[in-house]
Amino acid sequence: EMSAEERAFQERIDRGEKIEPTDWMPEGYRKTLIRQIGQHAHSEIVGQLPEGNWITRAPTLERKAILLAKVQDEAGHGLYLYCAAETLGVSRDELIELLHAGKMKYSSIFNYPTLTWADIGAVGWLVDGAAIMNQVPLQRTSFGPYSRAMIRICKEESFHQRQGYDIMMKMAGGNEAQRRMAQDALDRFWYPSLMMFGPSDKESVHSAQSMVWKIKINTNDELRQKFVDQTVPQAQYLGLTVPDEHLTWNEEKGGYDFSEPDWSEFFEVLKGNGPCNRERMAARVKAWEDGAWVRDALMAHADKHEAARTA
Ligand code: FAQ
Repeated sequence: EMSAEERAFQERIDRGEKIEPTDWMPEGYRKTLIRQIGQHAHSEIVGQLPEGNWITRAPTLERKAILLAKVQDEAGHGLYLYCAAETLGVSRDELIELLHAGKMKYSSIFNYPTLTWADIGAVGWLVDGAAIMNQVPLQRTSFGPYSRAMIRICKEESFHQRQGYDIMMKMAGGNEAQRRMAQDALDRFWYPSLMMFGPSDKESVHSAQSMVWKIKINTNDELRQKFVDQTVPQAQYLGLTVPDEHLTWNEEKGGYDFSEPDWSEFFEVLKGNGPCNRERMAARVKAWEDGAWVRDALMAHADKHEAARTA
């Protein structure tokens, strides 16, 4: 049964109003947003690792500068998102502590390794492509700070997707070895990219309530379908083969029929058993610990200035 407050809140959502941090909100709404925005922020930060791996080995100075800028953008996205989560009454330190304790998730995709330069192309093309497909509708999400963060993030994300596709065009149009690397990257990143949208609608525990609250605008399966429909022609243009023998155009639904990813693999990755989970968490924890002196110094500096100001 809804209380009068909850009913009034739902009516605001239904009218398309944005909810702001100081407005009344149900505890479940606040918790769901902290979980989703926090997980999203962690993904941006952990997501720097697979690409950071190639900054020192990018094939040209120009590619290196572009990749460096992209990875730096991801750090910025993480920071906007932590700020949006902080407006809900949780601190960035708390969120990071929960991540490091294994009590908060980040996107499954970042537990896969980037083995070749073509993988950097595939990450930009497919992973950023999937991210945009998910984030464009989130620009209309009901929580104001999240929605505004998404608007800015999406602008940068489209540049990321294009730089990835540009790498793929070079590789796919290159010599035989390069073409094989491009195909191999597509083969390895296809299903993990489909998993980014989350479990199938019947397994998605949060979707129904999140859609009533307009935290989510589409279901996981809707966005996965849109992603496949958008990406298959892009693969064809590259002359590459999507690794799915059941992929067929379905005239009636106006979209492709495709094979589901291996969901048992997805749930294993979520449990911490993906190819790189341990390595990713170890890298984050080490970076956090190595940076402790910087945080301490900044706090000491701020305290000193505060003392001087109030003296
Ligand atoms: N990985 O009930 P649902 C990027 C969890 S893009 C890990 O369907 P929900 C850009 C889910 O948390 C990537 N866990 O959940 C970039 C829940 O577990 P919980 C980040 C997943 O929330 C590119 C359980 O499964 N984007 O970083 C995943 O309604 C390149 C049940 O699932 C976002 O986070 C997964 N893939 O829907 C950066 C977008 N899927 O929490 C660097 C915002 C599901 O109860 C380089 N998030 N789970 O323990 C969302 O739209 C939603 O949270 C979904 C999941 C759609 C991801």
